[in-house]
Amino acid sequence: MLIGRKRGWELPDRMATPEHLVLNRRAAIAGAAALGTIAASGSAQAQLSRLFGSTPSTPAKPLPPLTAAPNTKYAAGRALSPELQATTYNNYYEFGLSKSVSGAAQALVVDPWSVEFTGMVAKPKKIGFEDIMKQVSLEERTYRHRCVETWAMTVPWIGFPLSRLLAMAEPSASAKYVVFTTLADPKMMPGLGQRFYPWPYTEGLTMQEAANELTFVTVGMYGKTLPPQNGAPLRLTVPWKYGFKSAKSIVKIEFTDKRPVSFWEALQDSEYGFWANVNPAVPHPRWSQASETLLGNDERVPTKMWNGYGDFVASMYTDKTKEKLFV
Ligand SMILES: Nc1nc2c(c(=O)[nH]1)N[C@H]1C(S)=C(S)[C@@H](COP(=O)(O)O)O[C@H]1N2
Ligand SMILES: [Mo]
Repeated sequence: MLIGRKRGWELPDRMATPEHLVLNRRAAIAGAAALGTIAASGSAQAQLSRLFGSTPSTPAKPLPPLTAAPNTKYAAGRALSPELQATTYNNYYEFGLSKSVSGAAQALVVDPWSVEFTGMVAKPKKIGFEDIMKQVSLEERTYRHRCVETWAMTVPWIGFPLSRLLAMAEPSASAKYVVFTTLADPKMMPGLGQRFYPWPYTEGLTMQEAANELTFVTVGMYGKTLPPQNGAPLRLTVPWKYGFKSAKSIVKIEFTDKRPVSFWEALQDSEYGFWANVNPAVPHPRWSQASETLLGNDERVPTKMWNGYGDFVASMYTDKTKEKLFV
């Protein structure tokens, strides 16, 4: 019986402080203003459920099957998370601040979709999603995912290495960073009404990180096309970094020689830095990072350095002794 017992992986949403509750001054002021609006409007319930999401109200559209041969080089070393949990317990702030945004996210229109390559590239261009798909070969990779809120999952993603997109973009040799921008369409995304967030959601990697063999562009999961709530039609998957680095529903990829300040870092730089590599020994100001709860069961397991991917990534950081690599 499930009565009277919260599952462990639900705790970050229900009891601990989720990622978004960064009460810096700006957010506190804007938050107070928003509450004032809600009180004055007389439809508090409706507004709150729009802001924080609610249990899926819109039935999920059936997702076309998408299969690819598993690449067994990247064994996850633990059981897959249940598909239901991985596709209904999400962080996608554009659709609301709760974990239950899968209903709201059904409003995302992914066709037509294109990705813009800009900044330090041979020639700026836009490529349609279908054109990208024609130029890549898909594989399935089961990766561990670790959110900074200390929940984790293990997912069979389908996609292709980001290096394939880098080749299409033709960045110039002087580019040092890649910046990924998520769609920001207020008509589809009610969370954008939260004005104190620095929309659009952006994230960045060094060119070296972007070219790492693990860095993956995901277009499917569990043998199906990627659901909107998980970042359709294409998202980043960077398994050795905290989950917020893996930007969803990407519309723009920009190359630059200046280190970008991303969405979370702009909001609260003491809590979210550029590197954000997983390290159990470095606590977040609000969470110990020593262990994690696996989605779909109560198991609390130790967190691994680099989320267990040190063999592939640690060498990129040996010379960066002065950097805050784990915030
Ligand atoms: N655009 C966008 N990308 C995002 C987020 C978001 O709110 N908006 N949340 C991030 C965080 S904090 C995590 S943990 C993962 C969650 O991915 P999932 O919902 O597929 O588990 O997406 C990341 N990418
Ligand atoms: Mo996260």
